[in-house]
Amino acid sequence: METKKEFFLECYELGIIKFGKFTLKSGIESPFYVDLRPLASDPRILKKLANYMLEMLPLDNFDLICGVPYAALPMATAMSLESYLPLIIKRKEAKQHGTKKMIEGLYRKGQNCLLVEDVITSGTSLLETIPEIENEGIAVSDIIVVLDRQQGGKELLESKGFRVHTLFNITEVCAILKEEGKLDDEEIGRINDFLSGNMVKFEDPKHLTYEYKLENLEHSKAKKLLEIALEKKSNLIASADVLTTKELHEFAEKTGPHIVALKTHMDVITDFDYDQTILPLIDIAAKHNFMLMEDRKFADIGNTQDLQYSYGMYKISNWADLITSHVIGGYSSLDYFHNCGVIAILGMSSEGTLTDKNYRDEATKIAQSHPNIIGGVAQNELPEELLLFTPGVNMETSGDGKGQQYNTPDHVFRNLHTDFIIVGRGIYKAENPEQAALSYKIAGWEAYEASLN
Ligand code: BMP
Repeated sequence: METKKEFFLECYELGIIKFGKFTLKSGIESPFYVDLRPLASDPRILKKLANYMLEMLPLDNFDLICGVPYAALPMATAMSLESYLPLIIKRKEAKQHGTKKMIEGLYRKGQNCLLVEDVITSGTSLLETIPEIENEGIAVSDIIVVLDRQQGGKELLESKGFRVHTLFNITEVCAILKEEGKLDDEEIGRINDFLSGNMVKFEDPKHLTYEYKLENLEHSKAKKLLEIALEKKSNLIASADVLTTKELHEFAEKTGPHIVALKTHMDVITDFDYDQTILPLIDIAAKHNFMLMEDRKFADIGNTQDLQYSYGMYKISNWADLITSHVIGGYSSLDYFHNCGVIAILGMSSEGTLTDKNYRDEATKIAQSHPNIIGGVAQNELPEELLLFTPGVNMETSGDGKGQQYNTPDHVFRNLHTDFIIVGRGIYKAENPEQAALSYKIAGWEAYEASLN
C-alpha cells in the first residue's frame, strides 16, 4: 500500500511547491511557494487526495461539503463524489442579479458543512469565508486543509472553536524532501527561520571569479581554460557548426583571437579527413591560444564510449582538450575519458527537453563526484566546483524555430552565474563573424564583470 509520504512525493512531482525567493501577496519574502492547483489536473491524484482527506474525518458529523474558491473547489467536488456528501458552492462575489445568493446548491438551515481549503497560512481568508456560510443558517465546525504553511492560521481558527484537520504541514514536507535529497540544509534553515517569524536573509550569492576558480579547481584542462579566459578577457566559446573543412578553418582563424575554445561537431564536416581537417586546426588553436572542444555528447556504456573516444575516423582522444558527454550511462561510463576535460550534459537549452529537475540533480551528483568531469552544460546554476557552460546564447533572437531557446549573455551571467557562453549561429551566421565574435566576447566579459558586483 502506498504510504502518505509516497503520495506526497507524487504530488510534489506536479510542481506544487517551489523553493527559492518569492514575494508573497503581503510583500513578505518567503523561501517557498505553494500552489496546489496542479493537483486537480491529475484525476488519479485528485481522487486519492480526496480519499486521504475523507479518511481523516468523522464523516457522520457532516451534511454538506464546500470548498473555498477556487483552488479547493475541485478537491471538495472529488470528496463529494467519493463520500456522497452533497456539495454546495460558495461564490467569490454575490450574484449581481436575481437571488444575489452567496451559496449555490441544495441545503437546509441547521445543516453542518465541512469546509475544504487547499492551503492555510494566516487563516484570515477562512475567517472571512465562514461567516458567509453561517449567514445562510449553515453550521461550520470542521475544516480540512491539504497543506498547513504553519504560519498561525490553524491555531487562530482553533482558538475560535473550529476543528482544523491538516493532511500535510510544511515541516513534515521539508523532512520528506530532505530525506529524498531534494532540499539541502541551507534551504531548510531558511524555511525554519521564516516559520519562526524571522526575516529571512537571501544573500544573492556573488558570482565567483575566474581567479578563485583557477585557484580551487584541480583538473589541468579546467585550469588551462580559466588561464586563457583571464589572459584574453574572454568567456566565449564559438560553436563551429559549419559543414566543410575550409569553413571550419576560416571560422577558427577569424574567431580565434577572441575565444577561449572552439566547439565542434566533427561528424557534420562533410569532407572530413583527419590529416586535412584536424592537423591544421590544431595549429590554428595553438596560434590563437584556444582549446578544442568536441561536442560529441557521448551517451553509451563505458566500453562503447571508450571506443568512440579513441577510434573511428575522428580519433577524438588525439586532439580534443574538452569533450561533452551525457552521464546517462552512469558514473563508470565516464572512466575512460583520459587526457581531456569532460563537460557533462546536465540540462539542455531546447524546448521540451527531458532534463527535468530530478534528472539534473542526479546528473549533477555524478558530475560533482567524477574526477574526469570539469563542468556541465546547463541552463541552471551549478555547484561551485563545476564550471558552467551555457549554450542557447544569442543577442539578436529568442529562438530558431527548431526548438532552440536563446538568452542574452547578460541574462545567463546574472541569473545562472554561468562561466562560459557558447555561441554558434550568432557568430557564424553573422555578416561579419569576426566582428560578431568580438561583440560576444565583449558582451560576455562585461556581463561577467557585472555579475561580480
Ligand atoms: P546556436 O548558438 O547556433 O544555437 O548553437 C548552439 C550550439 O550548442 C549547437 O552546437 C548545439 O549543438 C549546442 N548545444 C545547445 O544548443 N544546447 C544544449 O543544451 C547543448 C548543446 O551542446
